[in-house]
Amino acid sequence: MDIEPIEELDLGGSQLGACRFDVEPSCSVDLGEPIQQQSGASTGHFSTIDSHTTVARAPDQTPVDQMLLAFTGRAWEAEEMTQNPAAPTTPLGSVGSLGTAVVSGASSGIGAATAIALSTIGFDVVIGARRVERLSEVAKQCPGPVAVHQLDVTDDGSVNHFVASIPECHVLINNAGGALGVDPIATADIAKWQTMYDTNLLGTLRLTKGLLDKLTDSGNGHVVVVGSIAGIEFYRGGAGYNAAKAAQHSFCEVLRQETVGLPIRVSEVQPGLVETEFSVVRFDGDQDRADAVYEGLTPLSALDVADLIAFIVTRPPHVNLATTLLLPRDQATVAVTHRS
Ligand code: 8X3
Repeated sequence: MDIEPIEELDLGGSQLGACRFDVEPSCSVDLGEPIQQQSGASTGHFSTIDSHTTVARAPDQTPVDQMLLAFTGRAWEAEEMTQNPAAPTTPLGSVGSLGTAVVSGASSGIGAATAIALSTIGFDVVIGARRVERLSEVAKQCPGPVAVHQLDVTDDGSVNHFVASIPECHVLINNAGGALGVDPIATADIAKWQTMYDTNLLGTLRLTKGLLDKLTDSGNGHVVVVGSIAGIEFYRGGAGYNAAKAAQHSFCEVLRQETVGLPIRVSEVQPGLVETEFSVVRFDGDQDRADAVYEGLTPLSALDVADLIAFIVTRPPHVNLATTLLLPRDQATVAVTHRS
């Protein structure tokens, strides 16, 4: 059962509020095994490449790097660069790359927007989803190095293969997931519940467990989980999705406790109404029913959530935005909304 959102995104040139940067890729990336890589927005060209591919930094890019670091909250590094340009400046690798960010469910919606946002602000990105063709479209909108891998977070073998192909990981965005239906418990479809549990919760578990050592080894790991307001507010017809998102919430709370003392942050983002293909999928392709969810109000966009994630992962290493509820102005709770 396919519950990934199927939205087409056109984020070229980026509308990102806090992340609006047109920078050339300026980092080295070891891609581990043959994959598709895009080595720069300027070419828009894809090719299958060998391992250990390096994208060279242009020597004149330091001013851009400094601006980027300052802009993304890493001002302490920019200041250090100014005072002592020869000093090693970052625990995340060479300046110009903020490290490697892995994004699941990146073929559309919040995942795609987040991959593009993180690439825009200077991360090397590894993007995974089942639909590789759509991932390639997303990759074309990433200005920096990007590795594309097929990934089914419900499949142990797929996750193991994905994880094995990633040489290093500083940031993991657990985004894959979604909702299926609004059936009441009395008539609940067990298969839909199993799929929601498997994608949202177990997918997060598989990927996080698989990458935890690499996140620790990075010296500044960050696990971000795209949860939902549905994980903390429950509603009629929502039990299956509520349970899966509430489980993700507990996962984050426990992981934070179990990794305290390690160089790892755990952040959960809980969006309210975000207009993507989320509701179309939930309502099994019924566009009218999906449109009604957002009718009369201004919902969040995928880009709004991506913008928040970009902010969260660019705070200084000692700062952890642990749990963030992100709502449109027109929404106060799941049920309380203003519609014109
Ligand atoms: C989606 C939020 O309220 O539609 O994550 O369940 S809601």
